[in-house]
Amino acid sequence: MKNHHRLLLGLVLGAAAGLIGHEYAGWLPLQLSVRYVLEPLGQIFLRLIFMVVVPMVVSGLILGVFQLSSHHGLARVARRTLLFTLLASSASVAIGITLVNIAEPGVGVEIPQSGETTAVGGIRRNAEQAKPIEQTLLDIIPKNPFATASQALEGEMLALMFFSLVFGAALATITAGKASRWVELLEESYTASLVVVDWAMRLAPLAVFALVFQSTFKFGHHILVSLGFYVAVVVGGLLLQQALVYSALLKTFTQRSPLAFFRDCREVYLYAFATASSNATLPRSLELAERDLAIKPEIARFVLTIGSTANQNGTALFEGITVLFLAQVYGVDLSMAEQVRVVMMAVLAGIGTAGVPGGSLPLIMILTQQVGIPAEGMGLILGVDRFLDMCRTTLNVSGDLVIAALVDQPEPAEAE
Ligand code: DAS
Repeated sequence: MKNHHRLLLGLVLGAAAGLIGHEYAGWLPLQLSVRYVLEPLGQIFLRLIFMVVVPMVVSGLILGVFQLSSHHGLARVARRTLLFTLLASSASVAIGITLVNIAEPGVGVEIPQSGETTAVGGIRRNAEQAKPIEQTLLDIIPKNPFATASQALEGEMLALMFFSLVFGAALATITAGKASRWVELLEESYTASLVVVDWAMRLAPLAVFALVFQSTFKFGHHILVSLGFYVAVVVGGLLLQQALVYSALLKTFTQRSPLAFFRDCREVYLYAFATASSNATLPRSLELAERDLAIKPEIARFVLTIGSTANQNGTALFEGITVLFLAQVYGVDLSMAEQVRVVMMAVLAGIGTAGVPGGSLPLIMILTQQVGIPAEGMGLILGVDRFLDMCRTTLNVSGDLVIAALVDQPEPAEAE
């Protein structure tokens, strides 16, 4: 049985067992087994992934920016790729955040008596501790990146991301495209981090059972209704990004018909949906871009290769929605400053996410943890993550192809 089938089984069995347990919540043996078996099991899985998040985010972001800014021969292409990546990612997160604030899929779930929210690090955070927006923006620039890295899981992830971006750009400046020992080291630490995530994901079906059991045991069937609503909001957001943002970008910056463009891309969409992996879809995207979309090979190769890792609009949208959905479920009231932080982290996380199945899970765990959502909330979304991963990966790949078409367009001055 494939891992995602086992994940789904873990979700169904965990939900069913949790709903039954919810009816006998006062039974002591059940409470003890939840406390001393299921909770530790869920925490072990989550901590295995938390363990590699810092090296993964730092190396992924430095490499992403390094690759975008180190092709001096393609400086214009790199500049336009970075510009359109930030534009498309910001639009996708804005759509996600707006939708989840309007639809409020997580509101109305009864909060357990304690009413407290604790994150994996055991820190208690709530809206009262949220910083004012000007302090939030200032704190993005870390004074000491090593101290920031050690505090990343306790709320300093955005500062660590900012340092990684700046350092990646600086590294590109000094290497000027030449091979760099740094790049080899970063590539290996990034790949090694992915291997650890892959090992942890083997525990996922059992962990999903334990985490989903805890949620349904605690919340009852209401949580499943909210979960269905959450999935609908994510899929709706992805469709809006495709239908509104990508169409508007194609109409504004190219002479292409969006419908004809999307029709030409459908074979790659299906492949991205089936594999839930931008990396696995990249060869198909490259072939289609040159064969059917008539994009210049050097542009397609640069933009699609970089984009498969650094431009993940679907993932950024999904992360924005998920953080706010879980905040609604657990009653974590996010101030505007906190939501701005979530938007910025989601856009940057879209640059550092691996183009593999479940590549964004470590990042989403960090984002939820940064705003004080209990780690068990991951159990809620883990069970439906594979389906949402297939959907968001399709949008990631679609975004890469759209940006390749935009960058392929001569700039207005050149067009004359
Ligand atoms: N599956 C990732 C990709 O291939 C996206 C994600 O995990 O969010 O793009």
